Amino acid sequence: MKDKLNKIEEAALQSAVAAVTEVELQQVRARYLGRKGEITAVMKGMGQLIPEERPLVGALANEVKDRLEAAFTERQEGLRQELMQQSLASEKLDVTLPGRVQRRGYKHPITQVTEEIVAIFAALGFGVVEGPEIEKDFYNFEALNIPKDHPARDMQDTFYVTEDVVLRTHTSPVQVRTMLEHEPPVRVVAPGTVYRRDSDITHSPMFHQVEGFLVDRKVTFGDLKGILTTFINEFFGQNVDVRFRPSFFPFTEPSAEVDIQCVICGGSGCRVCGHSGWLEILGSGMIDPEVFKSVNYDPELYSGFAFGMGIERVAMLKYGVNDLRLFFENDLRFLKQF
Ligand code: 2U9
Repeated sequence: MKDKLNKIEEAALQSAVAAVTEVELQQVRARYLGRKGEITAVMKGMGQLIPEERPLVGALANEVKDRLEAAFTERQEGLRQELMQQSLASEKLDVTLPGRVQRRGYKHPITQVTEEIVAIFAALGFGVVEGPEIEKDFYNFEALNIPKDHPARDMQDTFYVTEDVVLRTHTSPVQVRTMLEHEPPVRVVAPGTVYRRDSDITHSPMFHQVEGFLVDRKVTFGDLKGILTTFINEFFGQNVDVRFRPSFFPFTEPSAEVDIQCVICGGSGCRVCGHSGWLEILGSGMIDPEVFKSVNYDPELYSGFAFGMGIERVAMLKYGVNDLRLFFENDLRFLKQF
C-alpha cells in the first residue's frame, strides 16, 4: 500500500509539471484529489485493510494528500506568473496614439441664462445678492405690502412650512433683507429659486427668478425705463421693440409690465404671442412708500424702482422652447442643445 501511494504521488507530480494551462492542472488535481480521484479511492478502501495497518496507511495517505495539495498550488502560481510574463512581453503600448477625449460638462440652460442676465446688470453697476429659500412671512409678504388677506398668501398659492414660514414665492425677500442692511444708494439683483403651488405647461412649482432694485435720491420712472430697455436690448437684441404697460403690484406704485416685440413672429402675430405681436417679459414699478417704511428708508428722501422676471419664461422665448417642463426632466437630448 505504501508503494502504491508513492507511485501515485510520483505520477501526480509528473502530471502537474506536464500541465501547461490552469485548466489542465485542474484536471490533474481532480484525477488525484477529486471525489473519484486515486488518493481518495485509497482512503475509501482502507476499510479492507487489517486493523493494525489502518493508522499507518491513513497517516501516509494524508501526508501524500497534503504534499500534492501544496505542489498543485505552487504549480498554479507558477502558471499564472508565466502567463503574466508572456502577456507583458507580447503587449505593445503605442504611446503616440491620441488619448481618449474627456467630455466636458456644461451648465444647465437655466444657469446659463441666469448668469447672462446677472452679467448684463453687473455691467450696469448692480451688485448680486442671495438669500434663504425658506423664508419668514415678514420678509416674503408683510414687508412687501402684501396684506394678510391677499390671495398670494393663500394655501393654494404658497407652500407653508409653518404658519409663519414659507418657501419663498419670489426673491423679493432677499431685497428686503438687503434694504434692512444697507442705506441707499443701493442697486442689486437677486437671482434664485422660488416656489409656488402651480403646475402646468407654463408653470412649475419650482422655478427661477431674477429680481432687482435701485434706490437713491431722485430716481424716476425714466431711470426704470432706461435700465430695463438697455437690459432687453442687450439680452434679446438691439432692434427689439419694447413697450411699458400699466399694471399693479402691491409693492410698486406706479407699476408697469414690460413687453417685447414677439421674437417668434417679429410682431405680425402668432400663437406664442396670442396674435398680439407682443410678449410679456418683465414686471416693474416704482417701489411703494409703504415698502420703504418697512425697511426704515425715508420715502421723502429716497425713491427707487424694482423689477422681476421668470428665468424659465425668458429662456423659453430666447431659445424657442415650447414646454417649460423640458428644463427639469434632465433629458440630455434636450440639454445638449444649449
Ligand atoms: C422690493 C420691492 C419691490 C420686484 C418686482 C415684479 C415687479 C414682477 C414677476 C415677474 C414674473 C414675478 O416671475 S414672475 O412671476 N415680478 O412682476 N417684481 S416689481 O419688486 C420689488 C422687490 C423687492 C423690496
